[in-house]
Amino acid sequence: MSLLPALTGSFGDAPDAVRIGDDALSFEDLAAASAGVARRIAGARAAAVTATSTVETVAAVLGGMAAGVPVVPVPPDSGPAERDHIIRDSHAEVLLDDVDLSDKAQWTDPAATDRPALILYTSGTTGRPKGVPITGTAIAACLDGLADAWDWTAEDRLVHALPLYHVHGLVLGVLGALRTGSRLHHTGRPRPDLLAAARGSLYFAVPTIWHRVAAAADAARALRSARLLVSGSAALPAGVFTALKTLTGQAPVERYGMTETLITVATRADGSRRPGAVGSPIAGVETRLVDENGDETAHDGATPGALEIRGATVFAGYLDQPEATAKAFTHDGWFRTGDVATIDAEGTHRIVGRASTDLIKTGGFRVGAGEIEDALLTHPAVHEAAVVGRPDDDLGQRIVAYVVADGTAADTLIQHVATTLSAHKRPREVIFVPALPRNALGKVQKHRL
Ligand code: MCA
Ligand code: AMP
Repeated sequence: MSLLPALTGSFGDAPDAVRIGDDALSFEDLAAASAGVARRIAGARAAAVTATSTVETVAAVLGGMAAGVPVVPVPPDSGPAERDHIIRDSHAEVLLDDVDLSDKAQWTDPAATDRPALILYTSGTTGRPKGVPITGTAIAACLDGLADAWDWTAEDRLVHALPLYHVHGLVLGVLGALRTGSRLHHTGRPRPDLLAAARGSLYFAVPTIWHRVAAAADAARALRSARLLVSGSAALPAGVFTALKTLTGQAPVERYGMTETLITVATRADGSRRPGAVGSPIAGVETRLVDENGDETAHDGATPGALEIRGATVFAGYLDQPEATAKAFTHDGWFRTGDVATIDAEGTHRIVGRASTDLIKTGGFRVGAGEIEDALLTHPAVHEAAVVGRPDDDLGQRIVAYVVADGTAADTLIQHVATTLSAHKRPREVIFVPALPRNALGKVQKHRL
């Protein structure tokens, strides 16, 4: 089957079938402009795209998919360290940041294959972000599983404002519309009033955006006409769940996933919606919980275990990183998510924690503590740094850096990280300390900070 049937006219068309900010295109025009990009980059090993929230970015991504060239979305605010790493590590041979939509060609429909369609970069606890190749087959399996879970069809009008360089905004938020045929309206900024005015039937957002919607009561009330409100990328706080239910007249559904596995677990549109519950595996995905010995734990809704995933949506391994890949999978082929979960007798999953405190989720972005510590240490005044995530009502976690330094100010170091890496990786707070607490082996004891 075709990967993106909306682009070949399978679901009809409209002049504003795909709207991003102030720009709108029909499926037909988007396909023709994307084919123009495909012609331009054909034969490249990989193509990097400066992934602003624009129709140009969408055309660049689709152009890569049509040309069979893996697309590497680069966060538009990446500083030099992050940008150079992504471009070099992915072997990108072209950088697309000036797509001309009037350069059109004949669209050829890409099939879902096992070759990488996208290479997304994601943080680990240490080192620099790793490339995650995502195949067309995995994308199709994920989107079909979600369409089934949410009754997601061409009748829907999808509204969101997520960045176009991660799974949530790009795979679900763009490719999902093009696979189901639903109309897409990306509001550019995630402002509650803009989201409400877009009058969608289906909304995707991270908990930070839902928190801001719930705080804007008029905007939230305007979502009463929507069919389904979906939250993901981080845990939705119970207070936000309840506020949304009261204001919008409907409880949101939560789903769970990772860059490496795409979305694997979701609450069904006709399933029961409870705060903290992320639902059950989508079609084609299996989950299990294991204890420290690797033995499966009980599905009693109370016993936590390390969550492992297997199935059609799971990636084959990190780009050029055999050691990291070997560590990420069990000997019998299950992906170790690093998340701790419970599963009840009905199969409902809850994410109850993470195995490592060095992976921080802030505003729905995954950030490795080690990456920020390394960036801080490139500042000449910094001698030592330790980064942690602290609970935050809006961001879920906020990045806090403990630093041993002389002759610098907190704002300087915050700006240093924001410009070497990207803005959402900047510490929100820097605390200067005379020394970091260390154990006898010299390892930093973050729990004592
Ligand atoms: C602020 N800014 C700065 C600085 N301070 N720029 C440079 N230096 C500084 N010191 C800029 C920012 O770039 C931004 O600019 C603006 O000020 C505000 O920044 P900030 O406060 O950080 O964020 P925000 O605008 O309040 O955004 C909150 C947000 C955002 C909208 C929730 O965090 C977001 O979009 N999160 C979504 C993350 C996501 O998509 N995750 C999915 C991962 P400007 O105004 O120009 O932008 S995929 C995933 O997790 C899996 C698969 C899953 O399950 O989905
Ligand atoms: P990323 O690779 O950026 O896609 O981040 C994946 C991580 O986000 C997962 O390992 C979880 O820790 C977290 N996550 C995603 N969705 C949820 C959710 N609904 N509830 C709790 N955590 C989530």
